[in-house]
Amino acid sequence: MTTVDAGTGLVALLDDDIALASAIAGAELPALLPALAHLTGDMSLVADELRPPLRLRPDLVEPQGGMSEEAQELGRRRALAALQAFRDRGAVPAPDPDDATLRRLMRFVAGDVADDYLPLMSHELGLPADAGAPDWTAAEMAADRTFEVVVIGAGMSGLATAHRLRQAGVPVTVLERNDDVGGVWLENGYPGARLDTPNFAYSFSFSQRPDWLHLFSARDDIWGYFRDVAEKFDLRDCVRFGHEVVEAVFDEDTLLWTVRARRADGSDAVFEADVVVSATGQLNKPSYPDVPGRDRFAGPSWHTARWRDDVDLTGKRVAVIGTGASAYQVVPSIVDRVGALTVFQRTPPWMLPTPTYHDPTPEEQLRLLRELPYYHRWLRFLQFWTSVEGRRPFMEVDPRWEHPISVSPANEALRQALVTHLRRQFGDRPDLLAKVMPAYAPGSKRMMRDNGVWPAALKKDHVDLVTETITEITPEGVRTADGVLHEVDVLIYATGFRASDFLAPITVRGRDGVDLHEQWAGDARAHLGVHIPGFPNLFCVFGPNTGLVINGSILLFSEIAVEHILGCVRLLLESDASTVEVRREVHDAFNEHVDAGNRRMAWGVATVNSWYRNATGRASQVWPFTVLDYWHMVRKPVPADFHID
Ligand code: N01
Repeated sequence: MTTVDAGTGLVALLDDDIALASAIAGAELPALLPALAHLTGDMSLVADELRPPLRLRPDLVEPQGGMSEEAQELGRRRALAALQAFRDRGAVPAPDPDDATLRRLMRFVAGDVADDYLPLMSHELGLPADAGAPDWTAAEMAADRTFEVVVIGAGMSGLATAHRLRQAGVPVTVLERNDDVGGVWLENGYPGARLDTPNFAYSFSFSQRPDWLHLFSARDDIWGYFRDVAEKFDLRDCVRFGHEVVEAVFDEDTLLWTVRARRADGSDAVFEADVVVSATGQLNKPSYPDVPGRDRFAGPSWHTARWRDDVDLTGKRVAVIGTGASAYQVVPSIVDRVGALTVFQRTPPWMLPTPTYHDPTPEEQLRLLRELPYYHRWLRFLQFWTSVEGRRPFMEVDPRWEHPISVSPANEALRQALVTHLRRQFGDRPDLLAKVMPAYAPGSKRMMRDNGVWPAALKKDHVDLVTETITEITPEGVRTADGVLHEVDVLIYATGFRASDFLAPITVRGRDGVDLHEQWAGDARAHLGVHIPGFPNLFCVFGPNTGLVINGSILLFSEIAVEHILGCVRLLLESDASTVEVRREVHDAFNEHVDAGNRRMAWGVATVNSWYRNATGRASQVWPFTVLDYWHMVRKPVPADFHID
């Protein structure tokens, strides 16, 4: 039988016909209907005539998955009747759905997808069980063996790694330079910081939260989620906070890694480990513009990821350099506080219309999400599914398509839609419209969520959008190529991150004392984003070429990489081997494959600046294939790809 607790909250909701009808009226039917079928066993709720078409559009899916008005009406009537009947039967949940029923429910949302997708889909649904959990323990594999793992970083990837290792009973120590968990969500405390992917899908499959307060959560809420995950799974006691890893060295005699961490007081702590997992993230090493005079600015200046709350911006003349995702959130949040704001733009981003970007989850929806079993899971599943391959098809290069800006007919259609949006937003300001219109294919760099606050901020009288190249920072402000000195009191760098500097500034030495950064020479590569030849038992989560920029969820990618790493640990334990190391030819072939894949995507052929590519021009951060490809290629290690000794 199901373990659903038809508790008092649900009973109270079912007894309140008005609240129930109002909750159903505002519910997302493509999620509510399978949730109710799941709860009540009434499969008429997922009949064909109610199936949402979920047509993909440039701005993603239509409201209610594109269901017609009639289908929505019918769906709401059936939902209400099913809930009332459920109540009248004593609110006894249906037995757990069997595999065939679960597939039918998933296909109600996902349509006639290939069977291949189904395991990935159940993994994300988290039902009937936590599919990513290891089905083995270290004690079963090698009871007498001591085996230690050191994880670098307690951000979302580090937490997922620690949780899965703990589930397998593998001793783990997480070394974290900050004083708390959360990684980028801890560090990016700038005003306005929030998600730009829908939140239900931006959560772990193994720790689903029913009541996100916003569709796109604000930073405190998402950071709070990761702190809750750490509490819920008792992970804090394996984290050493205030330990910044400075060096990791592989010893070929002991076949162990020695990891050196620096504490805040300058002293070092040394750890020995069989395996080191780098969960150091990509977008967390601030990048500052390479312009002369940065250290000469007389006033306070800082990077968005190092926000200073001690400086009151009220009435100040403030400069923001950059117009990426961070600037898009900071500028509208501070604009009404400052005396004057100068925004320096080098490359305008495309803006994706997202009118609900800041909207809170309505109260009656929160009640439904909290009280109605399975609804939040199916809403998460809906968000996952609509973004799983998401806008990716719009970014694929069509080699027959000849156009100075777009890369395919679909990409051109997207561009036209985005141009129309920009014209709508800036039509009353032709001077600004000319400045903010991108001249590169959508998808070549990150797109911004727009609900109107960015255009509104730029149009304010005390705001100036400067597109001249910055030539110098002076004590008084910022000088541009036209010779103008823009005098300001405060300078904010919204200039992004050194995304391609994986594992920097940690010194990492593998076999024969080879230095990882010398081997990479600024062009980081790894097999599946995880393994580097010559560096046995060093595994990366969210490593090279695993960044998702247009589809999917980076949390899912982290989970998959972690499951792969658990698979490698199992290989070591069950075969009583000491090291697993990728074969060089496997690594090289994978990288050729990935490079070829990236050359078929808008960002791979683009010449515009973006953090997707490294100094050599190679897209070393980005995954070019589908989420399903990643699932198939990464989730389970293929022993033949490795030297296991
Ligand atoms: O950084 P960016 P970000 N002179 O690299 C400009 C994630 N994120 O911190 O475009 C003038 O995108 C640079 O110009 P250009 C998300 O994945 C997520 O904003 O390179 N300008 C650009 O405008 C995002 O993509 C959220 O020509 C200079 C800006 O600085 C990623 O982090 C929120 C310059 C840097 O933009 C990075 O975003 C925030 C110079 N010398 C971030 N040098 C969410 O919502 C650089 N620039 C989840």
